Amino acid sequence: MRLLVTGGAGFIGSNFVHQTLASRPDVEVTVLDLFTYAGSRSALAPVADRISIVEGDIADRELVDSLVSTSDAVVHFAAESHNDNSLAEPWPFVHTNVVGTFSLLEAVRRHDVRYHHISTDEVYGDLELDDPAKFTESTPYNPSSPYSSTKASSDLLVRAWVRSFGVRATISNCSNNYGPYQHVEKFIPRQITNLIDGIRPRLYGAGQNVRDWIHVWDHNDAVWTILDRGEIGETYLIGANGEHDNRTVVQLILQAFGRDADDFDQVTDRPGHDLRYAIDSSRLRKELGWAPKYESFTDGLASTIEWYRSHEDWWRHQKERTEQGYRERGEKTIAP
Ligand code: NAD
Ligand code: TDX
Repeated sequence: MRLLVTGGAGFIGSNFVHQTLASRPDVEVTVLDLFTYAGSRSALAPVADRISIVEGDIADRELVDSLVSTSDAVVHFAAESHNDNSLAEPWPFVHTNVVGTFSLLEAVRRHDVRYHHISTDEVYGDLELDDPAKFTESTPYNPSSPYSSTKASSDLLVRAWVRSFGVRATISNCSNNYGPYQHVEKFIPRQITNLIDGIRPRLYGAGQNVRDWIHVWDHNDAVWTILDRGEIGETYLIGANGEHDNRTVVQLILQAFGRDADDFDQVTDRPGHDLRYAIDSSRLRKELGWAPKYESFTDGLASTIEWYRSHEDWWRHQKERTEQGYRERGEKTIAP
């Protein structure tokens, strides 16, 4: 199988490439990635001699057409992925997430190539803290941020291309991922690398917001399950029952570093900050037989902390620029 992986130099995509090469000797991988600030050549360095890497934009329709024409399937991870960036500068999100997805859909339509679309639970908006409900495949779309609205737009394009043109596509909407190779702008790696650098963790607002955490390797196993056995035209939610509020996550990280539970700063909250995400993944479990392997968030967190401790060469060059960006956007301590 000749597999085109867009965004294969990013966090989830690079883990997907590593996992695929380790478990699927019959798959030939080509990565298409623009190598934005979030794309990492060193994340792919251990496997660089076993894959093809093309540097380019998914919105470049000629390039995409030629790569898709020689592929049997496409897994589309490439995106602008950080909510805070989308609030500061939305255009790259519209360009990559909407126009880029359009360009891929036109190519898979023309060449009748199997397509899997990677999306997020954020397309459903947020839930109240005390709401017993979780998101399901039939929850109405209600995105809040420029990031989540462009991801929702891309999902809707996929659905329309399936219905109108018979494109052979599936969609997955996953909850918050953690694990190796995640950029230090994101919540968990930011706090781990802060503590390595002797900086107090930084919690947006009071930290009561809840995210539903899943290890990136479990996400990618689910993607392969859908590629192998998913029904064309269908959507599957991916989650591992990992709901924790942000304050608890910070305190678990502090504990792992032997620090006091209140040793963090509260900083300016994110505008429009979604309160809670929660995924009901029973469809994927019942119909396709998937289950997460990382049952314990605390174990997964411990191995992720260990990974950042032992891979400082991977993240060090991102750190100061990322923190500078947060400062320039006006992040301020509101409570010690
Ligand atoms: P990431 O930001 O770490 O990686 C994105 C990759 O896409 C980078 O390598 C970047 O260089 C590349 N890219 C950006 N614009 C491009 C363009 N125009 N053309 C080609 N490549 C481009 O993101 P991630 O966290 O790995 O997320 C991957 C996918 O998973 C995204 O579609 C995201 O919406 C989705 N997702 C992420 C999470 C999460 O918790 N991180 C959860 C659910 C879904
Ligand atoms: O320093 C921080 N302090 C803090 O309290 C940062 C960076 C974040 N937060 C909060 C905001 C969120 O409630 O932590 C939570 C997680 O934040 P992010 O890592 O920015 O993730 P989130 O906004 O939830 O979105 C993530 O999950 C869904 C990914 O970035 C998206 O790509 C994915 O679709």
